[in-house]
Amino acid sequence: MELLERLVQAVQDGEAEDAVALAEEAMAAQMDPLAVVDALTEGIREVGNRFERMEVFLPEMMLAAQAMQKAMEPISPCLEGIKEGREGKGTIVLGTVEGDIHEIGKHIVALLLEVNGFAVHDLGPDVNALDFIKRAQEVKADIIGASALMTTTMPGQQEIIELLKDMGLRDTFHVTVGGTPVTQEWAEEIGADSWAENASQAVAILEEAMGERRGHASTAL
Ligand code: B12
Repeated sequence: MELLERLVQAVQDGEAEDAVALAEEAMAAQMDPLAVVDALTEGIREVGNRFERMEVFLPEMMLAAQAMQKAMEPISPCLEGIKEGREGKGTIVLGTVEGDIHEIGKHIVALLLEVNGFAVHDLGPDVNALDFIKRAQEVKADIIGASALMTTTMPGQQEIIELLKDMGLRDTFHVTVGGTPVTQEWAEEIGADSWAENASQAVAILEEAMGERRGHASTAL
């Protein structure tokens, strides 16, 4: 079995120690860290599908999640290695919405944004809509990023946008949304400014959005 396959398998089996060793091996072999993260993402989503089909249960899903988080430890510094010294892209307040404890994907989004020059304030999982806004005001953020991994918690993303409107702050922040069940259609329906399918896409979309924002700011002057 190829190294990458063995790594994905170790994560799916919840074998954290093996996963770390194989991730280290993959990084030593100079594999593309982004490609490795993509493969692991597919792998853990497959565990979710098995969970849905009741082929595995919560403890197995938890072990797989832990193994994925551990495997990210040797990979993260290599992602930082692709940093190209592009600082000051913008400030983002990022969190997973209230009632939702999933945060592996959000961590990856935070990491990739950081290495690409964004200042990231990660509020963690289970964040109340108002807390996203309060923190965004405190740190003078450009962007609010809300992750939701469950169909039942997606309305938390909408709540942030509705609250911003009620507070007269809708145009102050670019609101981006993501998470497995979140789609472009949902983003449009709730009036979000952007949506991204994965972390690399999030970087590209937010870089573009911040470029446009700055463009507007300078023409306004
Ligand atoms: C790992 C996992 C867990 C772990 C979470 C560990 C952790 N600390 O995060 C544990 C075991 C704790 C867990 C718990 C539960 N889980 Co769970 N879990 C998953 C699983 C298998 C993988 C999620 C993941 O980490 N993916 C890998 C990352 C890298 O991908 P990602 O999250 O999609 O993120 C990428 C993109 O979406 C995007 N992105 C993500 N966020 C954002 C944000 C922004 C702003 C942007 C732009 C982009 C973006 O970029 C990321 C990187 O590329 C999914 C299956 C699935 N298909 O998603 C189920 C899944 C999400 N869980 C599910 C369920 C039901 C639960 C539980 C309710 C189970 C239970 N009975 O207790 C609890 C939830 C409790 C709660 N209140 O939140 C269901 C949800 C079903 C639904 N209602 O929609 C799923 C879909 C499994 C299934 N098929 O049934 N879970």
